[in-house]
Amino acid sequence: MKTIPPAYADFFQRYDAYILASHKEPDGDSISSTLALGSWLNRMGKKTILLSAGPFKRPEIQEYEPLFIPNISATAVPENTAVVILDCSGIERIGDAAQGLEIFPMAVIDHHATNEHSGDLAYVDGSVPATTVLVQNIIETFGNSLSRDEAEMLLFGLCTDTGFFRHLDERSAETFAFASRLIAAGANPKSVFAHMNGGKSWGSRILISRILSRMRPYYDGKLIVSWESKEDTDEYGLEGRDSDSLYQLIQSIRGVEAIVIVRQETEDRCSVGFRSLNKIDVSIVAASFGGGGHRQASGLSIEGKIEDLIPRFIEAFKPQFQN
Ligand SMILES: [Mn+2]
Repeated sequence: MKTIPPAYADFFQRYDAYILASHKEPDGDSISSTLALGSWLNRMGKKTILLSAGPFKRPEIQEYEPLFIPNISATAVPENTAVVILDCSGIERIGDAAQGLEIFPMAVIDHHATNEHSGDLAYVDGSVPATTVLVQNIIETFGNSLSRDEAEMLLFGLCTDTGFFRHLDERSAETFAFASRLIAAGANPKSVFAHMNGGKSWGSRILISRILSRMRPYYDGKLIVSWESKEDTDEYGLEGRDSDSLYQLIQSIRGVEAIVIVRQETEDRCSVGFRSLNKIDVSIVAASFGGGGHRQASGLSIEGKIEDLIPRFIEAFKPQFQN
């Protein structure tokens, strides 16, 4: 794991207030990294302003929405303020929350391998599974001990991005050491699991069954492709989506190495999720269409219709399945 940039020691002391923001369409990692970092800064006597463009469509993060404002236009920002962008490449990924932020000194904390942000205040490490690990490292290095609430938030984010540790392999001892310290600080894995996995709607289960029924295998069943229509989304809503459960079910099929789910978001635009179990690097495929992410989980927003896009994605996997 990379060391914290030396400039951070000064950065977290020098300002009176910090604006914390993460990517639009927040998830457990982006929200919990932001909340834990904010809580630590508050303990250090700093003011914080938490921004998120939303939408808070995942059920497990909905309760945190009231803690965030959409942008700084309606709030008084103190004189001596800096910005921290978490869990994404920079200001361009935070949607409408970016408005007015370009004038502030800015640090970036992220674990996406495709993040090319550089400079004194870029703490970017693609080798850790969640941004929470980097935030934990900052708090433990510069701060006091973790509060119980911070520890539980950080565990929640770590578990979100690792699928409750399912996506980790034998190189993960350091991650488990970080997790161990969270438990020692009072985080409860059982309640984090219930928080992450309970509370699903009836419709979300029906929608999963519909997407499963449309699966098609390619490359001898190593690649599975399915889709969600705009009508599905109209019927069940964005909050009906539960990608994690969907991928988990598809990954359990014998022989599967990669998964593509295409969703028609508007008449002429799709979002695409790519997952890999092991050898296949889906970030290469996503990047070839302008997307980004990790080797095992990547995403993309692209113009087009489901039926035209699917053959192009299948083709893009060819070099990896022929090796
Ligand atoms: Mn993340």
